[in-house]
Amino acid sequence: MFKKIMALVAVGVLATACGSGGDTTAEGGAPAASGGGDSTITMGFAQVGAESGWRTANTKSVQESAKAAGIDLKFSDAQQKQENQIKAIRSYIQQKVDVIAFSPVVESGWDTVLQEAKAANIPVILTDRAVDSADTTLYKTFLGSDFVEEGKKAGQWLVEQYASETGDVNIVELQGTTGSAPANDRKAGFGEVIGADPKFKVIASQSGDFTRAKGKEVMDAFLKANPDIDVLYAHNDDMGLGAIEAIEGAGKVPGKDIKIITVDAVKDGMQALADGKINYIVECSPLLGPQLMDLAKKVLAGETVPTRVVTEETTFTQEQAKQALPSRQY
Ligand code: GYE
Repeated sequence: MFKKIMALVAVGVLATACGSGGDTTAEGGAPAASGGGDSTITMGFAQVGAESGWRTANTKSVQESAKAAGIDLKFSDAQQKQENQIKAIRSYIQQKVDVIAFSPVVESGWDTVLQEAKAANIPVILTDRAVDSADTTLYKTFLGSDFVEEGKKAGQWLVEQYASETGDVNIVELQGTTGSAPANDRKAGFGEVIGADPKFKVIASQSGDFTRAKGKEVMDAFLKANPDIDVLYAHNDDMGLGAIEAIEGAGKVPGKDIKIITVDAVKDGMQALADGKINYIVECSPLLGPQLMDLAKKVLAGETVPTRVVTEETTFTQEQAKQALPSRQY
């Protein structure tokens, strides 16, 4: 709808510029003013799922900001399955939405559907997670965090904490969803920093799919196989929280017997940090909605937008969590 009007406006502007008078007639002969629809932007948003506290906060942010921006939002939840996201995107193409936004569950395998959107002239905005498509003209911009940087921050804290340690530091890692950008990048950034000192040993590393239940299950197995775990690095709070249950179940004290670093800083994570069960959290902001709506409007108005928009984020120690908790939005 919005696109049709923009096209008519463009034709009108051109016509005026060419000195053909005030007759804003489009190619098909329809006058611009009677473009048929209203000027409401329709956005199709293909969400990953509802796997974590982060995701819930992200969904809320997108829905609320669409409403505030007067954007008509069509929302779908892919339950962490790429095939469902592809189906949702195809249905948005069929419905001729003005713009498609999505958070790709994994990095690979998007070229075909993105080419379909491009052929239909529907701009695509990536939010939160990246795709590995070589053709970057398949999307207009990518809004989200720098996950490699997050992994590095987690690693840097560890290096500082164990600066005076001379023996081995045994680390277990709970990775996010296999093949997802945050799992790949948080692992890479962390590995790069701790890799500089051979005393840091990642003795086990497995996916917990970003969920609490899987985090607990995998940590249970880690604990059974490895009697001597010093540190847990979990790619999100939810897996860390599941792991805490496993650690307590094994008769150990989380935050003391096993130091825990997580990523996200959602309320439940921050509470566990303030309670001393987690030792450090790297923040990853889910509040992408307002910037997403802003970018969508700009893209549809034909403005140039930066191809990458990085979210600003911080880190939290236990003391900082106590201070931040009362005003935490998510
Ligand atoms: O860290 C995790 C969620 O893509 C940044 O996805 C997001 C991640 C977030 O499930 O909790």
